[in-house]
Amino acid sequence: MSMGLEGSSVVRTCRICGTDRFEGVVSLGLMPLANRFIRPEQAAEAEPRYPLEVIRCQECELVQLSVVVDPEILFRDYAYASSASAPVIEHFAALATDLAARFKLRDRLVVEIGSNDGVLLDPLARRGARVLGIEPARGQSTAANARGLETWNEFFDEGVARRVRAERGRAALVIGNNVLAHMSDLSGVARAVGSLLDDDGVFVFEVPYLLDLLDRVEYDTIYHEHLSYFHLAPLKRLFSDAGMAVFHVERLSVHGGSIRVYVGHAGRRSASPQLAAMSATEGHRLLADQRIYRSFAESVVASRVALNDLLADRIAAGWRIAGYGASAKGNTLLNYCAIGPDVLEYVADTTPYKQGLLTPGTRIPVVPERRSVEDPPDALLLLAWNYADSIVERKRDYIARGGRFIHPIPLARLIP
Ligand code: JHZ
Repeated sequence: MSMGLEGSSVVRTCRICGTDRFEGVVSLGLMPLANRFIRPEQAAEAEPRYPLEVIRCQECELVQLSVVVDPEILFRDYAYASSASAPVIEHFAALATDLAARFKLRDRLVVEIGSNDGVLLDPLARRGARVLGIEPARGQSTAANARGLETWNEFFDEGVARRVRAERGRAALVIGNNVLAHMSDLSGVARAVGSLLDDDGVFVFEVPYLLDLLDRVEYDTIYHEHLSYFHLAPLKRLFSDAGMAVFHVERLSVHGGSIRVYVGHAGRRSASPQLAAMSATEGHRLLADQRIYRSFAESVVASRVALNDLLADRIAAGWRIAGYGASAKGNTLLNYCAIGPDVLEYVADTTPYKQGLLTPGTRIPVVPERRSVEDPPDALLLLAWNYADSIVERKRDYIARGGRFIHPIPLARLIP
């Protein structure tokens, strides 16, 4: 890597295979940081913007960003709290049940990387596991410790893995959900996880799935926190280079389509049929071919045009419109489509930290969720479309009174 804008560096070599042969996929321009909400008194100040450009490694196929922003800037004071989204609590409660049934966890060490406010540590601890969280975000790790879920306020790396081993021993399970995409030194992380796992230990992680991103034109999930956009082929290579092997994978609907990947020490477990099936699908879908990425880049532009057209048409018809869910992806969408306070009166959100702040780049006020009940607009732009079913279901009264949702991707449409 070499120096980029202050606080960032330019990617010169692939973080999995080390080659310097890249192809361009899509550029979304200069963007502010998606979780850097702005205090109202700073509304007039310029904020840092960094290039948001996706490239693809021609050797191992990893799709990745061309620029890495310093993780201290991105994650120490972090706006995203897992427990603010009810579907996330349910998702991880179900995962804890599943893991406890699959592996013997009682009294065994389970380490979670990027454990946020303890949303998964909690149900795992209730099942008798000895849990330890590693979480760089100050507020979230404090919240987890306050709930009695031991969490070290650290970035996970080989040094932290060594300390965990020295103080607690090896782990039966290491978990990393929605965190691998945030980590620049993937080889170091793979080695660190390998050194921490017991002989029969398993690393389980969830990441958004590249194929879903491409198929559903989920371009808004591209932001500076997400350094990598994974599919199986580069992941298999990453772990085999670290003496481990992916042995099972599942597709999940969470976050617009994710995969849950299971990794063990090399030669310990046999590969599942699902793993071979997914590799075959990636082959059929030509993920190694540049054409699918070219067509994605065209669809991104078409998606922006469709959303801007729909919004302009409804505003011309006199509708009041607001946003729902001040998500990180929402901030990519708002900035890329140049949607500001002239279009959205407010963005309603359940996260206390975000309320009272302004959206990065676009300066729309984030307000408590109840505002969308007490002062309902004609339409709510679903900036957290990944929870569309659950949100639409919960806001039945709003719809019964004539309220509509705008689902922004792949092509904007009204619900109902
Ligand atoms: P949500 C996060 O992205 C952050 P974001 C992170 N970078 C990551 O990797 C991905 O997830 C996978 C609110 N909300 O989950 C809560 C309501 O207001 O789509 C959140 O602020 N009402 C770690 O930020 C936001 O919406 C509701 O009913 O794009 C949703 O954010 C619900 C369900 C949520 O993730």
